[in-house]
Amino acid sequence: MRKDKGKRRWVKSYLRKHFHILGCTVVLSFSLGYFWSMSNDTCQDTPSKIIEALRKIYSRPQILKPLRPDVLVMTPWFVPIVWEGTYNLEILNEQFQQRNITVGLTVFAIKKYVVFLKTFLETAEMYFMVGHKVNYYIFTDRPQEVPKVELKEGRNVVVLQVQNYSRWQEISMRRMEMINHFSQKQFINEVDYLVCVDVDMRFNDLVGVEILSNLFGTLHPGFYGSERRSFTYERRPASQAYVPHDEGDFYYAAAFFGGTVKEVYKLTKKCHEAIMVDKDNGIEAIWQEESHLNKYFVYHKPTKILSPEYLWDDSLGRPQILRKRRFLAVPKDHDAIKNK
Ligand code: 5GW
Ligand code: MN
Repeated sequence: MRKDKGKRRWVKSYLRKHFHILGCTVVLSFSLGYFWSMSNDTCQDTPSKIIEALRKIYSRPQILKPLRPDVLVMTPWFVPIVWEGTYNLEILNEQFQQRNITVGLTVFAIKKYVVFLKTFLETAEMYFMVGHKVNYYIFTDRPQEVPKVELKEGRNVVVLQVQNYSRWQEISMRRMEMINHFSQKQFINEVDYLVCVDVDMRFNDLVGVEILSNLFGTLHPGFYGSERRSFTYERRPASQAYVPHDEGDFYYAAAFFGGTVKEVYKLTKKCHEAIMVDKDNGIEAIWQEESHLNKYFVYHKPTKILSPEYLWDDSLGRPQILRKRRFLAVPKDHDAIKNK
């Protein structure tokens, strides 16, 4: 009896003293298992005994392995970065269909840029928000040159006549003001989300509800792999778009951003106001509205980020990391199109 008790007490005190060693061993074994499972591309290479053991411990063993181990799929502030293979479109489509949402796609076709509309709209009909309601908002100074494109049910073209500006920088920057103006006046009554894009583009693969969130930005195809020090943020403190060298997460593209009408209203208001302050001060940000957008995203973090699958230019090559090229730049003959 006494002997037994003594033994038990010894075991207890041993456990108490060496609890950390046991703990460490357990943590270490799981970490090794984790890294091993990461290092294999498919589960088939992992011995079935380990798989069995993991199944017993975790009800969802797939959480041990990121869906895309080759890319960053989450930001430091825990919002998703959308790549092929990181979402289930079937489930998302069902959720958004139940909410019966309408998506507004804004695009500017000022002066010669109307030539891009046909391909833009035709490919959007094939790939953009398939199965959902869509309003195409076309801002143009040439309404009679907007092509007639056959649209599927639940999809409309809305032409918004706007003035043109003589400087191309102004055409590009004034998009913030115009989107802001129409968000309050019209979009808020007609759509749930806005997607704001360049027109010199074509859809080449599905772009669906997986992109939707309160506020989303897209990684610029030229900088998704770059370090912060290489980002081309505005670096002159005199500009409202100034971002200090030790701030910023990503370099975002002005050619693809969006969110709820309310969030896009707030973003475009802030960017437009900053552009006007710069104008009064006789300064223009290095990449116009893109610099202001990037400044905004430093201090208002997006709730979702799109990978460069959503904004690609084949002149940058075809890296393996891109499983899909969903939205592609259409090469333009600068002399023929610009400033005409
Ligand atoms: C014209 C000359 C130089 C730069 C821009 C323009 C221009 C732009 C124009 O004459 N008309 C026009 O509607 N835009 C809008 O601004 C288009 O929606 C265009 O996609 C967007 C951004 O300009 P891009 O596409 O020429 O800029 P990059 O950086 O894609 O070459
Ligand atoms: Mn463009």
